[in-house]
Amino acid sequence: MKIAILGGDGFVGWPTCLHLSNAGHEVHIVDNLSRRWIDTELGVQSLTPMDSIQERCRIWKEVTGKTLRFHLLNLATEYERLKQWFAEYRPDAVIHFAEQRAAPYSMKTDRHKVYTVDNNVGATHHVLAALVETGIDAHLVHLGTMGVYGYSSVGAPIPEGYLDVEIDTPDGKKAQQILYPTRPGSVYHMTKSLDQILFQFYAQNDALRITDLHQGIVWGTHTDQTRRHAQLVNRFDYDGDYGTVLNRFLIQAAIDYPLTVHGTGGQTRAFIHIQDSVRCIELALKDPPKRGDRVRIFNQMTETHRVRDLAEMVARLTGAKVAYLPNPRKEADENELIVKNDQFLALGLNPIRLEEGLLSEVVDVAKKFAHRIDRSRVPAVSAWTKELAAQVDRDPERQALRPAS
Ligand code: USQ
Repeated sequence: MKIAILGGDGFVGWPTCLHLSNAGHEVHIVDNLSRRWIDTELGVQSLTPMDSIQERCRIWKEVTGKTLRFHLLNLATEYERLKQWFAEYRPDAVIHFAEQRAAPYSMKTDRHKVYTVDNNVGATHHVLAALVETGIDAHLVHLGTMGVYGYSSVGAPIPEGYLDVEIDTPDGKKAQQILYPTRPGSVYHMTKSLDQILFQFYAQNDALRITDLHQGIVWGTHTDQTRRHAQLVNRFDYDGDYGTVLNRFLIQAAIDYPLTVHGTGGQTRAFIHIQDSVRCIELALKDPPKRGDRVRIFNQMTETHRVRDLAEMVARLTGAKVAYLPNPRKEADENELIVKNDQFLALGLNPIRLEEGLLSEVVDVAKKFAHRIDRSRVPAVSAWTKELAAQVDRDPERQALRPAS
């Protein structure tokens, strides 16, 4: 298949490019390298030393003989170029990762909120409109998020995208399936909720074939392909905006930094290893919806955990201390989470469990590159409201100089 991977330079995008190229597909990376610019803006860098996208592609060719083509294009601002690109390359499938993906970054300031909405919703809509205009019947696979469901404890398992409801009509109750009501907890998560409506409309109006993957929090770094050469290594974010919870705990343990649990740590979230994430994308590609079908939605996660249980698990394995900090986010202190993921299991996914993979990740990645960590970038300081900003703990290590008196 000829596959366009939009956002193919990112954390899930890059290993997906390698996985699909390795499987024999013709892979085109379309990316504006915005994630690299954001690193510069924030003054942070990936824990793992990451080469330019051109160099990464060159190494892949050297190692495997396979070609990855890179196209520099901004989906949100260069609509005409995107349309021309589709018309020229006519991909069989389009995988859309090209969105700003960090909730804390999206809540940093009003400018970051505006950027996240403009970039994410603009990019998604441009892709949809351009597919219709160019008449390409490509299967569009989008990386969405579990966060569209919200984290209220309703007690019932979260279904895969659609909720069975009964509606009162003059003729009695009628059964219906509706998109699960969204309850995003950040501007970033809100953009993925808006994406869902765009997909619903274009599937219904133009019979676009769309799969939306509601992914949980990804942990880990390596996949079978990124391991093949030091310069193919995946990025690994640890800073307070882009670092996700488990990866942050792993590097914190490696540098003897207290594990930064927000609030009580009673937040329960869904998780998936990066290797399983790329496998799921391949499984979804192999099983496309037909023209005229509604959007196909998968819950792309393999297990759920409470944040404080994760911290305690990492502390047990490594001897790290746990710090319970004021939560910069507006979110439920405690929640239950039961999630259905039957579709991927039925397609043959055999998940990597946290207990199996965790220790080797600590040793292999976090310890190996610990010298690259800037401790001052570890605290999470982007707050959801001005009131919460006033309570943020900027110094979990208690190392700041204090007045003597
Ligand atoms: N948390 C801590 N300490 C930390 C960092 C986070 O206690 O040092 C807590 C947060 O308050 C939150 C939970 O851990 O309750 C998860 O935070 P996160 O940063 O790991 O994940 P999140 O912001 O939800 O976003 C990440 C990805 C996003 C993806 C999402 C999937 O950045 O792209 O969509 O996970 S999900 O969480 O299922 O919505």
